[in-house]
Amino acid sequence: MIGYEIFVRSFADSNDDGIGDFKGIAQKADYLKAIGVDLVWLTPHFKSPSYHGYDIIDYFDTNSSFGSLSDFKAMVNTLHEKGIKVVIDLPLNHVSDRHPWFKAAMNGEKPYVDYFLWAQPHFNLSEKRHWDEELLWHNRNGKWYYGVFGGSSPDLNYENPEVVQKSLEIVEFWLNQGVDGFRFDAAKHIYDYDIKEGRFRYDHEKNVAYWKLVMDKARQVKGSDIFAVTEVWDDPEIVDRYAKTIGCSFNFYFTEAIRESMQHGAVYKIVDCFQRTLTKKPYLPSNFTGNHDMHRLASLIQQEEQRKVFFGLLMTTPGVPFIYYGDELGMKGIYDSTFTEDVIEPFPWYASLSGEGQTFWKAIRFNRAFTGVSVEEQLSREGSLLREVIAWTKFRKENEWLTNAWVENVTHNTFVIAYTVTDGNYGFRVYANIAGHNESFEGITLKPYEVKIV
Ligand code: ACG
Repeated sequence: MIGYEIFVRSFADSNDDGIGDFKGIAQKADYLKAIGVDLVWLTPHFKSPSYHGYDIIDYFDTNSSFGSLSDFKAMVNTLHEKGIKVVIDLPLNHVSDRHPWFKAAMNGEKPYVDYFLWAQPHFNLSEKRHWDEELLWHNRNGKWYYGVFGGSSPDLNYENPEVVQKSLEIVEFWLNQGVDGFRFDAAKHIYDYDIKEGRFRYDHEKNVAYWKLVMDKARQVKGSDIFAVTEVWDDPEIVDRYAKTIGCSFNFYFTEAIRESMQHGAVYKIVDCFQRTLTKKPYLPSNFTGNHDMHRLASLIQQEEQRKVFFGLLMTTPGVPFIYYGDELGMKGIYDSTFTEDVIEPFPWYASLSGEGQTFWKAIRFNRAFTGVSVEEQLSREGSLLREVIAWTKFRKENEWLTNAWVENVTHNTFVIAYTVTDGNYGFRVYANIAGHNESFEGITLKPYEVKIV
């Protein structure tokens, strides 16, 4: 199985308003198929006031710029007919400040007041997020509420069983619309504030117990076929705890380790990553090229040949690999938490950036016309990144056993990492040279940036 993250607004437009939509995605199903994708993760498609959609106003309705609920279902059907599963992004930790629940809570209406977290005298209201300078508490009309992702996204109060119940109804609703599963957004944040102590603290145990409830519900509705992947951006040992319950988790360390190793020109981080995250595990790791919260791969790893090595590592390692839309073309973008539009630019279908399906909802800074980064240009050039990606995904399809495999016997020198991948029945050894010169290791000779399977 090969996954693909689609930022819905930027992917494919069916009605010429410049904004990506459900019909657009359905119309491009053949492209997804051609590049070997059989599972798409759609970024939030719910009613929301923002460009990113992670702050939801109505969990039971779609963003009208993307289409109606029936357009959504038609898209799911089309993708299913092509053998592509659909996984939706589910931000359950918080809602939009324009959600009727929050509006009612601000008006003091029961039961909604208890849907949110309000400050108590012993809380430290000037506490900031541990990873940046953003405040956790927000004041509106003299009322202080908790919102780990900012004042426009108040956190829901999962100490309240009614909120837990509502979230299960949302899960059930979307499974009944035909989706195959979820990407659980911000999974470690459901319980991340210690009310007794009045400070930020992840309660991983409680979070995992909550996700177990969600998975039980999902399996009850959909059966064991459900595919769920969690977003826990943290150390591998913490990711492990969530992945065991949910079955699959994004392996952030994989993305970070390969990028870092390539930038520094030595494989040590990759070696550490493979040993910590890809050995035999009771779940599927999801290695990925990047996502909408980080710099684009091509902005960090400038050379196309090096990025081909990234794809080689991605497609020869266990689990469910994910490609961030446009990484197969070499799209660029620098992430900035105050202006994340730069990593979600319109997907370039044509060299000219104009034609059927092309989105154009924002001014383009990084992926301009006629710069070689479009499906049209990449398909027509021999040896392009896209052609290499297609070859790798074809290889992956011929080796479906890789999903349930693991990595053993990792060896290396400065530039070459070697590893055995096996599922107990099948197996091979991979040699990857991240350097721009020839290398010899364990009797195997490698050309610059070569990934060899033995
Ligand atoms: C998800 C979505 C994101 C979305 C939200 C909110 C959550 O993908 O698009 O924002 O719905 C944190 C959260 C993640 C969150 C990201 C953006 N992503 O945990 O759930 O922020 C550290 C922290 C992480 C943190 C990360 C951010 O530990 O928790 O992620 O920094 O950079 C090593 C360490 C690891 C460390 C990293 C990086 O890997 O092990 O701990 O992570 O290094 O230093 C959306 C929009 C936003 C908007 C919001 C409301 O995109 O713009 O503000 O909605």
